Amino acid sequence: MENNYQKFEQNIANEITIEAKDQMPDAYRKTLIRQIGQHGHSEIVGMLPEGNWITRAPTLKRKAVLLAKVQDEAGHGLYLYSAAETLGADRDDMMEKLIDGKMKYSSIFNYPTLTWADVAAIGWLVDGAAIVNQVALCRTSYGPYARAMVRICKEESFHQRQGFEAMMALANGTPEQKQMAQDAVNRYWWPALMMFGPSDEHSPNSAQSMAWKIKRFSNDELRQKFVDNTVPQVLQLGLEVPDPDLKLNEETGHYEFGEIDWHEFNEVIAGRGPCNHERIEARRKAWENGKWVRDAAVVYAKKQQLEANKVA
Ligand code: FAQ
Repeated sequence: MENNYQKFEQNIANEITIEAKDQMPDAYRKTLIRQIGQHGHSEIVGMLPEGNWITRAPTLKRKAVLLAKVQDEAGHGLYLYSAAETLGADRDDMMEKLIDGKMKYSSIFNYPTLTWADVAAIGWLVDGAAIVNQVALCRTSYGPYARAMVRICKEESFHQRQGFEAMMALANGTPEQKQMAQDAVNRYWWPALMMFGPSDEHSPNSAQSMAWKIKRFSNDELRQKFVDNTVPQVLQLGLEVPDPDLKLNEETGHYEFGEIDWHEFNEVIAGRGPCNHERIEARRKAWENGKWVRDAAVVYAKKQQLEANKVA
């Protein structure tokens, strides 16, 4: 067994992806199932805040685009659940753990979408933050996860641009629309920064995940990249970043920003955010209502298998 792990270590060192059938340490497998499973849950729960606006989108075009975006997120969830299954995870078990609060999903989806501008802000800021994190994951050491990320990133960058365009329409609209855009930035800016996780010194999983090359950059490095990318976009929209401490450091070329409210972050990931209860209840209901479909699919698959055996 030791030799097999030596091969694993060599592959990691030589930038050769680990594949489903390769030997891997149990802790590596568990870390991946945790991260990929939570990532999949984020995509699925992430459909809820935007889905809330499909019937209320301001135009038919906006409705069609939003519908397609929300469907894309469902697809991302399914690729990720499939990637977790290659590691031996069971999809039903992951779903039940989500509903029972034993598996997490991204903190960002526990905030409400109060206005149409919040939907634009999610497309622009939340998908924007997701891309920064996920571009790095295209080079993650586990092959099926890395490959799923390539396609997901292409779709997320389209989402980010449509969010920016929707935001631009509001920012260039009436004074009321511009104010609605600013309110959405005020409410979503800090939660978007929290998506990158705790600061490096308070991130228990980072050191090992970086050593295994699951994570290529630390939480703080990615957060900084997002701030540097996004502040110029806020300014281009004629809006303000809700951070009095934000300033460009001329020497480093990076934006320095204020302290994140870690108490709020910890409350949200502990299940005490504004919409945690509502999100989990929506997933529970969908899971229970979908039981007959899952049962029918199993019966159908068994029948197909019997027929295939008869032919063989
Ligand atoms: N929310 O030691 P670390 C999207 C947890 S996709 C909730 O730093 P790690 C697309 C963490 O799990 C968004 N929990 O952990 C979309 C751990 O708890 P555990 C999702 C968080 O794993 C757009 C504990 O805190 N993206 O949005 C959060 O090394 C629009 C300690 O943290 C991904 O999941 C958080 N923000 O680093 C969909 C990307 N941060 O498990 C619809 C993949 C940390 O020990 C609409 N994931 N925690 O109990 C990752 O890159 C990593 O898992 C991090 C966290 C960076 C999120």
